Amino acid sequence: NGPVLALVGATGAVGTVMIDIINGRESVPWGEIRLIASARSAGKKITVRGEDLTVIALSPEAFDGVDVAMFDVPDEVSAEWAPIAAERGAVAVDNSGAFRMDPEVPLVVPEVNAEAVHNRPRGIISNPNCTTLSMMAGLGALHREYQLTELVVASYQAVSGAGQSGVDRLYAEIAAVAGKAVGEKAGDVRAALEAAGLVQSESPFPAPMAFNVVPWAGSLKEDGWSSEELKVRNESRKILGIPDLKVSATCVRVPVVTTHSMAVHATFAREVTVEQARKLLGAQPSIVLVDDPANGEYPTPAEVVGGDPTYIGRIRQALDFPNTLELFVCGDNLRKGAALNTYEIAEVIVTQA
Ligand code: 11C
Repeated sequence: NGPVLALVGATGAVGTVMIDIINGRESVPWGEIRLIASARSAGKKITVRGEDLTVIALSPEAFDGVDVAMFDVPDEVSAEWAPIAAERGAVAVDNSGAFRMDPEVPLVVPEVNAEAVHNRPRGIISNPNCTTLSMMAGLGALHREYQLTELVVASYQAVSGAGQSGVDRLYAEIAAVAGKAVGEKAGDVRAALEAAGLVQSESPFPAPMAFNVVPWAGSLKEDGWSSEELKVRNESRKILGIPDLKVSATCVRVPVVTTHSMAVHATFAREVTVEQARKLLGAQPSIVLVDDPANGEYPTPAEVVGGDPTYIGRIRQALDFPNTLELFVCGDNLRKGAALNTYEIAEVIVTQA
């Protein structure tokens, strides 16, 4: 009794956060929760809501009787298996990039476009990229009132966005450089890493991450854009329902373990004051306003990590741009940025059917 929820990629970094989220809920609408992973992880036991569940191997039969299947697996695995889950009768909620821009697949942030879950001709719903997602609750609320016309974003992205190997690499690099002044130039991180035997070509990042910032995330696309920057543009347009929204993004990786931050420059068709924006954003259930610079209060990843809401601060009227606000946004990239939003979509499917 109650619908059946499957979690594909149950043993991965985001899958583990999904299980934490399910375990932390006061109540859940599910009659059965099924954990699915690669054959390598099958047989593993994980406690979900007080019950020891055995992880089963990914197969077409694993989706029999499933109502909603959340996928947190690489793009190519989703591309192959989400349609199989849908054929077997499940709604697939996919956190990969495989289907996000498919016109027959809704891209959903429940605070912004929950109703889109009901229009899913392929039986698949996509969860946005964590960088885009972290801004959407705030920009969606502002857009409803003031009509967003232009968006310029610089991201400060955590290494966990690149998976566990990104986190392991940052810790290894910090251990190698901590407390050392290596080389002739202060901050010569490369020399310290080389001395510790940490080879750049073995890193998931294109440059040292310790004591550094790297203006790159994702893969190379046309004209020097990164895939991450194009995702911010295309996905923001689709979620907000503004196909001609002017967007320009620069995505940067910083030595933060978890929580993406964004400096957002947002222009609106209607006049908006800082006070109006503060009031509106502060009233959203999934947003925490931290905006009192006189008392040193603004969001930083150190406070935000592990939390569900989006944190917004540093709201200013741009001095030289009319109807334009500057905002600083922080969101835990593994929670709202990935697992939480995917789970929220799954709940919307069965509770608002
Ligand atoms: C990063 N945002 O921080 C990426 C990770 O499209 O789901 C997520 C990639 C995606 O590297």
